This record gives sequence, C-alpha cells and structure tokens, in this order.
Amino acid sequence: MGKFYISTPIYYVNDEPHIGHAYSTVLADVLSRYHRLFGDEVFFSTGTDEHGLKVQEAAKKRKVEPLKHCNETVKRFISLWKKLDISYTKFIRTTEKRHRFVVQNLLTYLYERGDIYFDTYLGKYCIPEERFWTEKDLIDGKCPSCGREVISIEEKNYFFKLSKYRDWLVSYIKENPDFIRPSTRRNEILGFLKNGLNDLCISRPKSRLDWGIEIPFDKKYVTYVWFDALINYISNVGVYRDNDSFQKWWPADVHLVGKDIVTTHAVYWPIMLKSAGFELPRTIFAHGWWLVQESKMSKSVGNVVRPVDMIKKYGSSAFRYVLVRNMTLGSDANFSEEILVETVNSDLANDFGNLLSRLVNMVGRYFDGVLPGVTKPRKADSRLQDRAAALADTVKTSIKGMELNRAIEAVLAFVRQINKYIEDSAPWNIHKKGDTERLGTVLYTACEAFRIANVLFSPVMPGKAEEASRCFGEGIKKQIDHTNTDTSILQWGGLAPGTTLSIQGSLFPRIEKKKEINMEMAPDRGKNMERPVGIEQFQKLDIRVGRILSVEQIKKSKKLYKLNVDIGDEKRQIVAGIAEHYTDEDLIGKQIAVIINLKPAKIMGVESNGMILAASNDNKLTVIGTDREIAVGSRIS
Ligand code: ME8
Repeated sequence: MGKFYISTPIYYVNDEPHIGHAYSTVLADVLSRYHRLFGDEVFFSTGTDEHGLKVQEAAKKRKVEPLKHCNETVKRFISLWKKLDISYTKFIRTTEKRHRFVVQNLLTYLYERGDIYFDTYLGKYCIPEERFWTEKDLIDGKCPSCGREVISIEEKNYFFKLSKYRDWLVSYIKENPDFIRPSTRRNEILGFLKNGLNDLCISRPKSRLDWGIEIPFDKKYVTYVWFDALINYISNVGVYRDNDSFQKWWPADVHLVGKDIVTTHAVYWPIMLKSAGFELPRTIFAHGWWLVQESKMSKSVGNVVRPVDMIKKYGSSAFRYVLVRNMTLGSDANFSEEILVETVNSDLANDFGNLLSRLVNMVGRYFDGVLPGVTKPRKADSRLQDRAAALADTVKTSIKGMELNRAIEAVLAFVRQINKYIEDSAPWNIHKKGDTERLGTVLYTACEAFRIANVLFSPVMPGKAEEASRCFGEGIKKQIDHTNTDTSILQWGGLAPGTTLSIQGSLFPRIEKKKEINMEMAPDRGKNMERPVGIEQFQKLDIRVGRILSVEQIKKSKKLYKLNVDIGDEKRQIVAGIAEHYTDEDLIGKQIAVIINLKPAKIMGVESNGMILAASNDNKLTVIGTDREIAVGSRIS
C-alpha cells in the first residue's frame, strides 16, 4: 500500500466560495478517493487563507473584527464541502495557533540562517492582488495580473533571498519534468525565471496592515500573506510539532492549484523549502479556469455560479460529475447549466441510471428479484468480464497521469458496453425461449459489470454510487465508503448469487431543460459578441512572436499547411489555411504572431496547437509578422 498526499489551495475568506473553489476541492477529493480505491493511504489537505489586506478589507466593509469575519465565512466553506461530499483529512485555517507557531518558527530559522534581511523597498503595489511589482512588470502603468491601478510605496521591510536560489531552481525544474505540470505552465515559469529573480518582500508594517502573523524578530511587522499561506502545506501535516506525521506525509505528491497561482507555488514555495532544508513537493499541478459565457466570473458582470445553487438543483453527484468530466485537466472550460443538463441527461440518466433500473427490473420480473448465478459462460460474457478487469487498470493509469476525464470516459464507455451487451443478448427473447440458465448468466454478468462500473464511478459520485449499490444489498453498499482501501472490490465476482435486489426509484431522473435552466445563465453568444472586451479578457490571450521552421502541405487539402513553429521554449505544430496565399519558401524563417494558449484542435485529422494571425480582405490573406527581428517567444500585447 502506498501513500498519497494531495492539497488544494487554501481559499481566501473574503467572500463565499464559488464554482472555482468547488472545482479545485472536488478534483482533489476525486483523486483522493481514487487513490484510496486503489489501496493508497491518503492525506487530503484543504483550508482557508485568513490573513492579509483582502480579508481585512472584507471585514471592515461588514464592520466586524477580522477574526469574527473569518469565523463566520469559514463556516460557508466547511458547510459547502459537507454538501459536496468532500472527504478531506484535515482542514487548516491560517489563524490557528498551530499554524502561527510554525510560520514564526520557520521565519526565525530563515532569518538566523541569513536568508532574510532588512532593507528599504521602493515599488508599485497592487492592493487587490496584494502584490508588489517592479516598474518594468507593469502593463500600461497597471497591475500586469489584474489590470487595476497600482500605488507607489517606499518603506522599510524584510526580504527573502529568492535571487540567491534562482540558478538552483532553474536546474531543478529542468531536471524534474514532473515538478510543474502541465508543461505549458512549466515553460511559463522557466520563461519568468529567464529574466532574473528579485528578492521577495515578506513583511508588511503594522502601520499599514496589521491583520497577519507577527514577525517573530520585529513586532512592528506582520508576515506577507502569501509567505504565511504557502507554509500551510507543511504545517497541516505537523512540521515542528508532530515529527512522525511530518515524516510520514511530507513531501506532498500533488499541490493542486489554479493556473493563477503557479508563480507563488513554483517559485516562492520551492525556494522557501530549499532554504529551510525541506524536501520539495513532487508535483505542482495547475488546472485551468472555469469560465461562464466564455468570460471570467465576476460579481459586477453578474455571472458568478454559486455551487450551493447547483447542488440544490441537481445534487452533489451530478454537479461533481459535470465538473470533472467537462474540464480536461490543465485547459479552460466553459460552465453553463445547459451543458450540465445535457451531460447529466446523456451520461447519467440515459446510460448509467437507466441501466441499473433495467437490470433490477429484469431480475425482478424473471427471477422474483433474486440474483441468479452463472452457468456455462459464453464468449460474449467473458469478453465483458475481461473488459471489467482491464478497466480498473485503465482508470488506475489515467489517475496516476492526472488524466481524470480519461478515467471517466473509460468508465462511461464500459457502461455503454454493458448496455450493448444487454441489447445483443436480448434477455427478453431468452426468457421467451425459456432458457433460464442462459438468462441467469446474462443477468448476473451484466449486474456484476454494473457493480464494477459503479465502484469505479464512486470517487466521482460518492452519493449516487452509494444509492446505486444499495440495490445490491448492505454488503455491496459498504464498498462505497471512502475509508475503504480493500482493492478486492475491483475484482470480478463481488455479487453473490441469491442476493435479493431492490430498487428505490430512478437514480438519475431526466432533467427537463426548460424547467430547470435559468435562461439568464445559459450561453448567449450573440449578446456576448456585442459586449466590449475588457483588458482582462484580452490579456487571457497569450500571443507570441514565433518563427516558421518548416511548411508541409496537408494531403487532400488545397488550403491547409502544417507548420512547425518555434515559439521560444518549444516548437509547435500549427495548421494554417494559408496554402493558397504563400509558398513554403515565402514562409520558412518568417517571424509571425502566434496565439499559443488556444485549445489544441484537430483539423483534417492533423493536430494544431496554436493559431497564427492573418488579416483578410477580398479573399486575400496576409500573415501578421514583425517589422524587424525580435527574440522568438516575445510576448505581443
Ligand atoms: O489565491 N476556475 O485564494 P483564492 C477554476 N489564498 N478554479 C478557480 C477559479 C475558476 N474560475 N477561481 C478560483 C488564493 N479557482 C490564495 C491561495 S494557497 C497557499 C493560497 C480556484 O480564494 C483555483 O484553485 O483566490 C485558484 O487557484 C484558487 O481557487 C484561488 O482561490
């Protein structure tokens, strides 16, 4: 039995949790449950980030003390995690005494070791993001991360020597390809480190902000909220306090984060650990962004999705399923209730839920509800059994590779296979012929295959999987328990012939589209097009200077070229419809503008990973390039 330590970010308690928070936490929960299912002992860490200006200001707005504000808001997170069936091991709040003790201990250690020093700071500060920037980081004088105004600040502060560790970090990232995943984020961080690394200001004078952990060697200061927050990952498993636990769990296997906070996790955090003499986490995995109507959720736009509303309408299992099924780990995805309803109706109501009621009904009708046994299995029966065995391995491999939606697709494909097996075997005809032995064999085989599919779906939908398993009796129901690490439940033969089956209504009743969907939330592309684009939306496009290295005509297409384009850190294969406008000689060596963070697509069966920009007029296309040489990979903004 192995062990697996996974963490979510700890969330700010300035507001109630939204779908993004729900997603990261559900994802970590699903991974935790799969690991337990495959026999691992799991530590699943989550919590709340309660210090800093954001929280202080939220409390001020509500005219309550910060701690009171935190105590109230944290309840909304904890209650949501309960509603969402989140099986975390330990919840950490950064205002807890045990955490403060760890942060202060670590600060003292780093200070005594000479990696923290006192200096005057001159910089630009973004209040909402709580981050300092240098002049050259700014975009049009504004915060490069959120696009808002920054203020100039000059003050004395404590600094952490990030710069000292830059070269070490670059080599570490290069030598450990799995340290930052997916590779696009890894390349981003390597790009960020290319231009040097400034030391990090890790204190805030209490005169400006006092809601934080006091710096142990200077009472006039509190700790920068990010420095305090990152430490949660070691403090929740007992560093400095519970050596056995710390030795057992650290280093973490996966820090799951959103792509917004990769720099803090992949630059500050490893250096903090290195300086303190601790091992580094094995992987920092950045998932993509949930968008609503193709845009970022924001209160002012009014498109924030409240997880509590979704759970109330559709239930925890359906909501969890849609979250993990509809986002390829690492890429962005669009959330809409319409898509949710479609997914639930097709995968869960039609394929999965229906199968269960068909099976239980047939056993009811043909065998008085008592599960028959197998006699003389045929090829079709053993094929389904073999597929069940292979399925557990496929799911296991996908989970190890963090390809969650692949795992789900595999289980769903198996469910469809069971449906097909039923159609092909046609138990109703066997019944007419009076071949009870054959009928029993088919129904047992299908029920057992369903049981295995249900077990393999249970990490995604623990609530509904438990409900489904109840049809097969108490013993089977017990299998759907997140503390269960008995892997034998994945083996064929778990159902005992002779068991009485029962059904308690439809597992996933079909959802009537019109009745449930609040139309304001449904996608409305037409309206979207008329809306002006904000700077944040534009900044989401990662446009770089690329150089065309080779050109190849795509077979059977007059218009398409397959290009190999150097974009600095990597080479991309891009399909472009410019074959009628340029010869390969025109293009090779040309510097062009490339959107590099476009979802990969297959065009005429050829993978295209990015898009080159071109202007069109009267059916003529002109590729957009640079008017003088500039380093490949330079950002266009
Ligand atoms: O950044 N789509 O907390 P936070 C997907 N306290 N995930 C999303 C999302 C979206 N639209 N919006 C948020 C902080 N998330 C710090 C973290 S960790 C030591 C400190 C998720 O409340 C995603 O995981 O702003 C993102 O990284 C996190 O919520 C940010 O939560």
